[in-house]
Amino acid sequence: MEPVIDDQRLKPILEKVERGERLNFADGVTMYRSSDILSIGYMANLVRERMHGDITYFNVNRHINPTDVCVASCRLCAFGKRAKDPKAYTMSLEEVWHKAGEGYSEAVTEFHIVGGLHPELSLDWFCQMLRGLKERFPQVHLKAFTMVEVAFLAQRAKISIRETLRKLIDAGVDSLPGGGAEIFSESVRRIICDHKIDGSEWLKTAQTAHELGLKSNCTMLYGHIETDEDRVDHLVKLREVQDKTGGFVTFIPLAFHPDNTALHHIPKTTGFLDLKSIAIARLMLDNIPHVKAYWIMMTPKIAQIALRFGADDIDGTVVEEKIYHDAGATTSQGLRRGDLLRLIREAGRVPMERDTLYRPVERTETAFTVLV
Ligand code: V47
Repeated sequence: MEPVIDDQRLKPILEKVERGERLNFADGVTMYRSSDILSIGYMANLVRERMHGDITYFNVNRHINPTDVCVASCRLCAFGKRAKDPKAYTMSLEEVWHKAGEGYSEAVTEFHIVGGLHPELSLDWFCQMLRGLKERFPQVHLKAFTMVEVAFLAQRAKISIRETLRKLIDAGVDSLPGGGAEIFSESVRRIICDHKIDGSEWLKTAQTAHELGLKSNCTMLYGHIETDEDRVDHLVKLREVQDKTGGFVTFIPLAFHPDNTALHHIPKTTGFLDLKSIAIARLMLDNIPHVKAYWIMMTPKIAQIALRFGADDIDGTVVEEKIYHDAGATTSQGLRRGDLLRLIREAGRVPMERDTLYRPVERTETAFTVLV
């Protein structure tokens, strides 16, 4: 049955999607300018079901943020603090290792580790941290350090990014998370995160990681001062790197949370933009296998609906989240495995627990096995 398309500008895009043809920059902008969210969602769902059927992935993970001390002072961020700020914290190695084992009742398969750009913590300190985690939790995948942190550690150690990544891999890094990409437009970056590496350095660091055999995720921060063109340009740039490396596993659109940031005057994103961002990402990023509806950022309610708008992943149990909660997120800090199963099943999808690299996980009460 032919879908009813309200916005006739979407007709040629639908024809391309039905033929499995790549969408171009103008198609992306047309979709962002359209209010016909049901047609955009229909197309994204078509692609999502072509790629994954009803399967919806989740994982049992724990976030660890070893420090919030950060030299960058990005306007978009409520998490980073100056070293002398009385509210700033930096964990000792023992505290990181203790935190890793704390607060969950089910065996986690992934530690997601990111933090501020600390002026004094060295690459060696982080390598020691990784080695200690691997020693204590050998079965847990370490998804650690954004491209921004990798580039900062390289600069501090006065060695290349490639060499830094080699050392991190040797110490136990298994993959990299997708944060810090923000939006690649330089004029926007200058306002929201002017002390961070620029967009081309982020992409180059990702490419180097992929060349060394590491998989990574990628993100886009939207809902601040970027234009529709900036958003589509960001997606196209990720797609170009992916054509070369195939190293991106999952794309996660991240809605800007303004509270407690220097950009607190910007209104929060709407459910409409959140769903459109998931759907347009699914449609534009034809070479990235997974699109994640990060429930912490979208709320479990919108993330659940996103499972019918292009997303095939709802992220994980998380346990303790700081970056979004410092910026005013009202979601809980963690969900239990059973909560994720319910959200997915009620959306009419089939839940599949995965490890970080999307291998199925089977578990008993206290242990898990990754099926390879
Ligand atoms: O790097 C910071 C963004 C990212 C704010 O790879 C903000 O699986 C909104 O990258 N409002 C961290 N966003 C989160 C992240 C992530 C989350 C879940 C899964 C994965 C993955 C990655 O959040 C930061 C930055 O881009 N961010 N401050 C803010 N006020």
